[in-house]
Amino acid sequence: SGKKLRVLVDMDGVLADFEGGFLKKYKARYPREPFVELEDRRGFWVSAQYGRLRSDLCEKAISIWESKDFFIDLEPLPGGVEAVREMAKMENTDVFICTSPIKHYKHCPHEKYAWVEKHLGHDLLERVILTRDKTLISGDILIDDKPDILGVEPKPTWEHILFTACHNKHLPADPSQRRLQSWWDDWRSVLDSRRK
Ligand code: BVP
Repeated sequence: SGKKLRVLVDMDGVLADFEGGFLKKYKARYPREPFVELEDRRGFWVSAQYGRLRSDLCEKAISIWESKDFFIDLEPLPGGVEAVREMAKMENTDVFICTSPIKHYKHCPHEKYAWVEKHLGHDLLERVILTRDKTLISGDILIDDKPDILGVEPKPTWEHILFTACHNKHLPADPSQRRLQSWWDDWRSVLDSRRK
């Protein structure tokens, strides 16, 4: 009983397969260039790791997600769409999709809305939050694969639940940061633990 639980769910790396979609399109566009296997990904920023591989590969990586149809073509990650749909049906829960668009705004914001409509349905468009600063958004839980979520608000209201991704799975265990290993992990218990 009590107030509704407000859950913020990130998109890239949590609902949509940004890493897989990136690698597939990078290999197709630059078949002769070196690439990073998903198993070898380290650090949130794909562009930074490609830049370390060879400095000109940073901008080649960026060219992939700045292209038309990159974001709309991302495949759903296993179980994510079903989990959000289930949260949306819970009467004690308000779920929002909270995602940071890239600054190259020609395609990304449009395609993020189109992705939500395509995979989650028209009703969930009501629940899309595009922001470059997630610390400003109030909520009880933020499920996100980015290890460090910083912004102008030093004390965000949400507890960040780190969603496991190829780039963060090798990070040393941090007892202060709870994780969801995948959508087959027990997300219902994580939500229940924050209910008042
Ligand atoms: O829209 C994604 C892609 C972009 O940052 C956004 C992350 O959004 P959240 O998952 O935090 O909501 N992005 C950009 C770069 C490099 C830019 Br230069 C990158 O390496 N990885 C990445 O995800």
